[in-house]
Amino acid sequence: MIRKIFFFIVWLTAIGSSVQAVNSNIYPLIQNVPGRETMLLDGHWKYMLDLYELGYYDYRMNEDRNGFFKDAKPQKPEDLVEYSFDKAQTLHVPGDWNTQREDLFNYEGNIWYRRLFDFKPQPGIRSFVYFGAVNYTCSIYLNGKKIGVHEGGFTSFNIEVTDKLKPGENTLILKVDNRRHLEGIPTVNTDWYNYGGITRSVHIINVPQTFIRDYFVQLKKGTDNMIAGWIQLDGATSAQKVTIEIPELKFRKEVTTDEKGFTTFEAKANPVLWTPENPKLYAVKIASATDSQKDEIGFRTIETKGKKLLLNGKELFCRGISIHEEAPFRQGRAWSREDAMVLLTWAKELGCNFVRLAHYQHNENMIREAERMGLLVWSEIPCYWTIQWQNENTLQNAQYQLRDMIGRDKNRTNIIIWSIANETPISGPRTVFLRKLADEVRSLDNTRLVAAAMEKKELPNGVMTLDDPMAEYLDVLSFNQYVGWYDGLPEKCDRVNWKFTHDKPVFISEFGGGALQGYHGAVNQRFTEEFQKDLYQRSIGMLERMEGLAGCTPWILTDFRSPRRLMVDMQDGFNRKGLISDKGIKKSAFFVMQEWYKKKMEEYKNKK
Ligand code: GCB
Repeated sequence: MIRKIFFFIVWLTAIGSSVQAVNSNIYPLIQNVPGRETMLLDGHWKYMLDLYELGYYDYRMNEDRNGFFKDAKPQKPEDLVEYSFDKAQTLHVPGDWNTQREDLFNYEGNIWYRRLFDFKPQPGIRSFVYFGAVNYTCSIYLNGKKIGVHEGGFTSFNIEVTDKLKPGENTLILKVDNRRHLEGIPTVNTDWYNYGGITRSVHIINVPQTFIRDYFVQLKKGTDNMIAGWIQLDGATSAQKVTIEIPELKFRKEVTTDEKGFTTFEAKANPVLWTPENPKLYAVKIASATDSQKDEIGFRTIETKGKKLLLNGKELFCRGISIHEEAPFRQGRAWSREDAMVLLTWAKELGCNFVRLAHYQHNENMIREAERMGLLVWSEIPCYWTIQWQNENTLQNAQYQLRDMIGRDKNRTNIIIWSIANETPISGPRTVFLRKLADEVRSLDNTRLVAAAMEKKELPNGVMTLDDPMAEYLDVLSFNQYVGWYDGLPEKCDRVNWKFTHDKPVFISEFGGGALQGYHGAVNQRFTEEFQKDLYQRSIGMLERMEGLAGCTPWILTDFRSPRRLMVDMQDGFNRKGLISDKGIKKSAFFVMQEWYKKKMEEYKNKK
C-alpha cells in the first residue's frame, strides 16, 4: 500500500511538472521552423481582459477547474456563464496588445486569447504547437486542458500536442500575463516598453514519428575547411542513417545515429566564407529515413587575437548600431519580415556591418534578414540591471532563456557574439551568476564569442577603464559608456584617456545621447540635434584614441518607447537617443556616424 501511495505521489509530481514548465528540457526546440511546412495560426484571436484573474482563480483564490480555458457556453437558458469568447473582440496575432487598442495601451496584467482551428489528425504524424514569443508568462490550454506554462517574453517554445488534438474543431486558449516581477529576467526595472501579448507567430508543426528535431552545422572551431556539427532525431528507438548534403560544395556525408537518434559529423569542405561584403549562404539538406530538412547556412570563423577581432582570419572593425525590436513608424513590437527589412536597411545605410540586437532575442526574421544582408549580429538575453543574483529560480530562468536563444539561432552564421548581460552591478553573487551563464554558452556553442555589456570606471586620476571581474571570463572588453551625456558634457570626450589592462578587443556596446528630431538650437542645449551631433563628433574623436577598439554599437538606431522618459514635449514616452526618429526621419548625428563608418570601412579594407 505504502509503495502504491509512493508511486502515486511520484506520478502526480511527474504530471504536475510536465504541465508546469515548458522549457527546452521537457520540449526541446524544433530547429528551422521557417523551413518547415506548418499550419500558421496567425490572424484574429478572440481576447478577454481579465484584471482580477477571475478566469483563473475561484473566489477563494484556488485555481479554478472551470476557468475561462473551458470556453463554456450556456446550453440551456437557465445556465450561468459570465463570459463569452464568442462575443469578445479580437486582437491580431502576432502583435502586442498595447498598440492594437487604445484602452490596452498601458495595460499590464492578464489577457485571455482564444483561437479555433480545424485539424485532421493523420496516422503516424506528430504535432507540436510552436510559439515565436509570448510576453511574459503564459498558461496554454488545448481543448479545455492545460498543456503547459512558459516564462520569458522573447524566446520561442513548442509543446507536443499529438494526443491532444482532435478531428474537426480545436480550441487553443492562452492566458498571457505581462506583469513584471522582481525575480524575473528581465526584472521590474528596464528602459523599454513592456509590450504584452502573443508577439510572434504561432504554428502547428506536423512531423513524422521520427523527425529531425535539431542540428548544428558550422565550421569546426579553429578551422576554415572542416564542416562539423551534430544532428538530433526525435522519436528514434534504434540507430538510423542520416545524410547531410551541401550540393554546391559537393559535400555529402552519411552518418549513423546512436539509438537515441544523436550523431555528430565532420568532413572537409572548402566553402566560400560568409563576410558582410559577400554574405554567401549554402543550401544544406539533412535527410533521415523518414524526414528531411532544408536550410540556408553560411560558414565563417570568428576569433580574438590579443586586441584584435578576426573574421575569417582578417582583422575586423564592427561598424555597428544597437537596435530594439520596435516597429518602425507604427511603434509596437516588430515581428514581420518587412519590419526587419526597414530597420536593417537603415543600419546598412548608416554603413554598418554589425548590429547589436538589444536587449533580448529578436524575432527570427531579424536574424535571417541580417544574415542575408551581410550584417553580423550580437544577440543577448534580457539579464539587465538589478537581477536577483542569489535566486536559484532566476538563474534557471536565465539559463533557459540562454539555451533557447542559442537553440534557435545557432546555425545563423552572422551571429558572432552571444551576450549574457547588460549593465549589471558588480558584486560577488552577480559574478558567480554570470560566470555560470558564460560557462553555459561555451558548453553549448564554442564557435562564437561570449560578451556582456559591462560598465566603465573612472579612476581618481581621470583615466577611464574597465574594472569588472567578468572581463576575465569574457572574450571582449565590451561596455557601455555615456561620456558627454550622463557623465559630463560632450567636451569631456576631448579630455578622457582610456587604459585597459586586459589584452582583449575593446568594444563600446553603447554611447550616445538624446535629441528630438527637428528641435534645433545651440550646441550646448540638451535634446537639440546640434547637441547630439556635437556629442557624436566628440565621441568619435575619443574612440579614435582608444587603443584596441574593435567596434561599437551606438545607442540607438531609432527612438523607442520607454516609460522612463517623461519629459513633456521632448520625450513624451520615448527614449530619444535614436539616430532616426520614431517617425523614420534621420537626425543630424546619423550623418556624422555614417561619415565615420565610411572612413572606417576604407581603413579596414586592406587589413590582413
Ligand atoms: C543604457 C541601457 C539602455 C538604455 C540607455 C539609456 O545604458 O543599456 O537600455 O536605454 O542606457 O538611454 O539610458
